[in-house]
Amino acid sequence: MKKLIICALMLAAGTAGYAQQALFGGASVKSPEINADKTVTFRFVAPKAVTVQVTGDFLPTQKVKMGNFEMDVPGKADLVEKNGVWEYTTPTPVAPEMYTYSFVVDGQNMTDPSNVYMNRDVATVSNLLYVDGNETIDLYKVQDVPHGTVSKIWYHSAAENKDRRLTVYTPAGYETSGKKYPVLYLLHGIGGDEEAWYTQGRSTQILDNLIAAGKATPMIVVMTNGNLAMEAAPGEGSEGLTVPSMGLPKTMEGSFEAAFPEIVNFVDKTFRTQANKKGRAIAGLSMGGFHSCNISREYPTMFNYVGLFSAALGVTDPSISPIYQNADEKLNVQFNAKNRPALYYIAIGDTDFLYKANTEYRAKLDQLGYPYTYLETDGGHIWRNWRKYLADFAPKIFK
Ligand code: FER
Repeated sequence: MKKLIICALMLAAGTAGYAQQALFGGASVKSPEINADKTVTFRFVAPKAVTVQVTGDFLPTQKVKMGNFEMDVPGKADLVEKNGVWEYTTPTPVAPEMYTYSFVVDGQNMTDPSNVYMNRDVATVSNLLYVDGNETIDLYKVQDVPHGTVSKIWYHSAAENKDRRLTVYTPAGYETSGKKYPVLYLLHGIGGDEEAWYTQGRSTQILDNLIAAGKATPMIVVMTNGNLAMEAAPGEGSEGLTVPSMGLPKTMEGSFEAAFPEIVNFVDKTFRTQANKKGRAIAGLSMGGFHSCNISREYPTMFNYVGLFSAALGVTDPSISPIYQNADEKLNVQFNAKNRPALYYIAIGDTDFLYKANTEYRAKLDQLGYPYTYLETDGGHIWRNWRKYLADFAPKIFK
């Protein structure tokens, strides 16, 4: 009888998931399962579903036309049903990487209820899949090394008359060393926010691991929010639980670039920084690469290291902001003998929809005799590449 009562209580607790701690939940199947041969099995319980598919960046990509661009999107694979459980095992081992995936159930994208590890990228939630086995994936994992500290810190933007949030990484030992550190400003893409590099970008793990291995100089990393219409990432500002979206009004119209010095001033006042050009780097992905290009050109004495990762170059009409005007003259000042950055770094994947724009920009730098370092990888406009670029760029700065 006592057992029956406990069982009944557990059942009630398990279904009444809102009023209390979810003590009795959990998955009824294992998914994903990484098999001994490094194939991966996905499972989903849905006795009444008609089709179940899995989609994710571990699958070969498909080309899809979006506006003027041809984009690579993750492919899909069909799960097969047996006794109400749908299942798919990859035909070959999955290469070591950090992947994201989701299910498509009767045409609707949804997360895997058996996998608690999730990630939001702009407006899409997906599950995480880690496949171990090489140095790249090791760099993205929390290792048994000294760890830095991550702060969610608010600065006052006089330009926007509001408080805005930054994610700031200080390296292991910062609290007690008394030393001054160089600063890398690390910028996200369109629709992203100050959490993007911290979550799927794995920036803090990459920095912890590179610094511990002696490959990168201990540095502060400041991850900004590049949309001035927002105070902070969705759900983290006084706007409340807003619906994330792309193309917000103050993203690629010059005001973020124009107001960037107020962030640098705040960081120099708040943290022990090497507050000069030699101690500053700026890098970003896609829209953040566009911002890094514009900010470093507008303020040519501010940054000694510039990283353009899959940068969205040449996509904005110069007439909308003075920031985008007289770009050639400003670039000439940025690259004169006094200001020339110690490193101007460009990286892109060979199937990125921005490949052509980057090739044209490099041709222009070549023609003008402005030196840069170039990394070309395979693949498109994806986080797998941006993590790689950060891991390649960080050891090259502050040397
Ligand atoms: C565009 C191409 C790319 C554009 C923005 C981007 C506003 C940014 C992409 C990203 O940040 O991922 O034409 O126009």
